[in-house]
Amino acid sequence: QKTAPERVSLIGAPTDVGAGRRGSSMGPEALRVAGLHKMLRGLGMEVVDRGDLIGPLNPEEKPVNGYRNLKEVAAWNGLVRDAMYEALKDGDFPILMGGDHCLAVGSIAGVAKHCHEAGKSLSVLWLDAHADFNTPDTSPSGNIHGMPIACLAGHGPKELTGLGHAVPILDPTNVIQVGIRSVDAAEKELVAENGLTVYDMRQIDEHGMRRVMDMALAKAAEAGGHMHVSFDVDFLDPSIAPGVPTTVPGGPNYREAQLCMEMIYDSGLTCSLDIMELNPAFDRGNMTAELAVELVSSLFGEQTLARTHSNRKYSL
Ligand code: 5AB
Ligand code: MN
Ligand code: MN
Ligand code: MN
Repeated sequence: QKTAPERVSLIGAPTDVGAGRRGSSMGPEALRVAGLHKMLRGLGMEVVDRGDLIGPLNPEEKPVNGYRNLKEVAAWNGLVRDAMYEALKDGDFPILMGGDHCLAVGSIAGVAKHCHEAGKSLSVLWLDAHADFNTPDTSPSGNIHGMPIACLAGHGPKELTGLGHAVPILDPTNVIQVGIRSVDAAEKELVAENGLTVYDMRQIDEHGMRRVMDMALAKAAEAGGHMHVSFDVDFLDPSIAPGVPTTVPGGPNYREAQLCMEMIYDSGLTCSLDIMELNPAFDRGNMTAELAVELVSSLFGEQTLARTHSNRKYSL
């Protein structure tokens, strides 16, 4: 039975350079105010808050060659990559507190470098309303937070695809997406061509969260080694999580999201986490940050009753 990690490192990346609407730069502090570190300590983990990275301000440019704020996005991603890599090297479980989702390029580049050196394979569980596989040709917005997986898979500007130890940084067939319900027309083709495993909302409707997560985690277990979870808070239904810039109706409800997180814990596969796109400018009070903290507590083993987990082996 998997226990929670001994030591967690919190890394704040207060920026919204990859988004079209401002405010995810306030995400890390909102998570602290909601008690992320206290929650983790309460579960018995040592918590080191490494503070906030300091990168360039948001210049609020118009897209150039299909990318908005590319220089600043690249600078932030370099910082995030190094911070994630350092935390893993120190033996910690890193949690990246975003920040918009463009930062997943750096986060996963840092994790991939660690895995490469440790000889471990890497899978990514991507919880999101969006597939985040746009390129400048397919993006309707030029916002790089809609492009991180494409960049990781080698489709994007060299400033981002080259952030890792190799190109591509990540094999897209090791990406498993859950909760997807908004994919741009041309983006759909890229997702199919690149062989991502996608569980969209229809599959959650038809099979239920339980079966979908069983399949998703079995796929991650097959890849073996290190599973990174990238949690875009807009994964959640906007009725419970209004504090994001790009809400899409019809997402997982409270119970479905809890079960998703509990099953991630049961799998024992997770070694690093991003909490992304939280945007206090759109929140009511701090309710979305508080919900994120509560859900992350389930991902680290908090449960209603002491129970011996079903001990799924995910080896189908
Ligand atoms: B998020 C959209 N596909 O590319 C685009 O929140 C939205 O990180 C991207 O998932 C949303 O602009 C990016 C329309
Ligand atoms: Mn999203
Ligand atoms: Mn996203
Ligand atoms: Mn978003």
